[in-house]
Amino acid sequence: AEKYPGFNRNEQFKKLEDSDVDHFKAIVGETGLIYNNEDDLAAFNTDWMNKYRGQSQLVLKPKTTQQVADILKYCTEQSIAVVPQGGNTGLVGGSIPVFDEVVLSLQSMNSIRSFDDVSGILTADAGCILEGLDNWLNEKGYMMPLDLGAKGSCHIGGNLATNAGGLRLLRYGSLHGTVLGLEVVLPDGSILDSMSTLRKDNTGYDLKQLFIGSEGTIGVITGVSILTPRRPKAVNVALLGLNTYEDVQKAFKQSRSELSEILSAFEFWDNNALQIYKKHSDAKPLMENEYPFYVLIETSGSNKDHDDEKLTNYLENMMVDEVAQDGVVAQDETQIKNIWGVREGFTEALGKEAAVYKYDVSMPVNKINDCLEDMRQHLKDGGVFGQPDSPIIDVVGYGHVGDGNLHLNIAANRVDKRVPALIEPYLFEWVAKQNGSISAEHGLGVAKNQFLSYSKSDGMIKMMKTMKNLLDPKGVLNPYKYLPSQ
Ligand code: FAD
Ligand code: S2G
Ligand code: ZN
Repeated sequence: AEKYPGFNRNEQFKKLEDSDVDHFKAIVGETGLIYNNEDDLAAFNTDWMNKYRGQSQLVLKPKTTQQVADILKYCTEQSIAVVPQGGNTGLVGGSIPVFDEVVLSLQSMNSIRSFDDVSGILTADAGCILEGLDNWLNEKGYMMPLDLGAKGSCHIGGNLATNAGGLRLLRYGSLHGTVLGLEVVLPDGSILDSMSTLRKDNTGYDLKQLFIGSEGTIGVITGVSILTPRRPKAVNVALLGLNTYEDVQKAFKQSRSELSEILSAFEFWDNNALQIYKKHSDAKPLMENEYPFYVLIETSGSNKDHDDEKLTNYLENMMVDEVAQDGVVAQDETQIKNIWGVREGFTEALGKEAAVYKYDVSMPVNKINDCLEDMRQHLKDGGVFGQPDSPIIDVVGYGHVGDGNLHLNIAANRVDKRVPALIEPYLFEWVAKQNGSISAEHGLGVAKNQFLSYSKSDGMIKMMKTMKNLLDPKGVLNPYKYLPSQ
């Protein structure tokens, strides 16, 4: 893992002293912290991709909101830098220290607080694991309104802090819509209790929205109130093989009109992504032949016969109109898992290559494949792709095409300094020209913050800095990240 390039430690931040550790111990207790134990600290100092490495000497694991408040109050008073950490599955280096910041882990705040099974409103601690909440709700006939490949580790608090999108946004919308309230501890230790369970409340500024997607830079989210949908009785998953990206767009457009309200996910990947997946997986092929593009379509409804009829008609039309060259409909839970397993398996497969350069961009749907093709050509022109000794293995595309969200990943057989220099800022300029976003759902962290101006105006960045300075005047919360330094 590389150290953080181009950062200098802000010497206004206090280096930990034993008296500080004693103070924290008095707040969280002996078992509530990890101090000076390299082995136990390692997991908190390394990100999921093993790309970045921090040097924190202290991890705090508060159990209550008040403990979080006491910690932050002290950190601000003492100018001790602190990084909030959830499941540590973030992909932009936002969840681990850049230097020796204290890690404030929410893992010990993982209780469900209440559930109203008439309205489906759940209140829970921020440290609850997403999959754990979904399983708990499943018993009650409900589900979480978001799903992502990291569900087994990510926290709902981290999901909120990154405004995670994921596989179901197309159907259930973003967290900005499903979240009814938040409990947030501010850097000065005050607790903002906005844990409303009301669907309608137009009384004053909607403050919770500020913290959704703030990546731990203006407050630590300790609780959430969220609207959860009924778990559908009937779920279908189909896979299409297609020849062109134009056909992918036709399939998407047609799915919106023919499947309409039962459409719950529309994901795509190209054959380049499939080849990397096949290289690192022993899963059996899902189709007899291979195609340049694939689309995963999921429907979720309350009446299986109705949904089956709609999906069958849609698939027949896709074949008759030659939009799709082949199609399979999962016949049982295992086949559903197999199809989703491919889509959710790309991240892990790519992580097994010697190096991977990950980009999460959004743009008009009709530009997604142009972006991939243009990047392939650009890297060939740059002399790093397309030759037997090239470092680049391939440029692969997959993602939430229904949200205009492309995960463009460049797999390499070795680290080669020429590659990032060719990609950045070239890709960000390309995306900006399409009025797209340089980070659709993964956030900014340390990986994208210096490029924020490709997606936000100087005026907006200035306003963000004003808010950051208002709420965290000493800048102790998740420093070096999110906003551009210069
Ligand atoms: P962490 O990684 O611990 O932290 C993320 C950021 O939030 C950091 O800046 C951290 O400081 C801050 N933070 C964490 N908890 C809190 C809190 N309680 N209060 C304030 N700040 C906090 N992301 C998507 O959007 N869509 C996807 O489809 C998706 N798929 C993924 C698949 C895989 C296999 C992996 C590894 C990651 C994927 N991600 C995806 C990225 C990541 O899972 C999300 O960003 C997720 O929301 C991070 O949650 P976390 O609890 O792991 O947060
Ligand atoms: C996805 C996961 C991270 C990546 O699979 O939807 O958000 O880019 C991504 O591999
Ligand atoms: Zn994604």
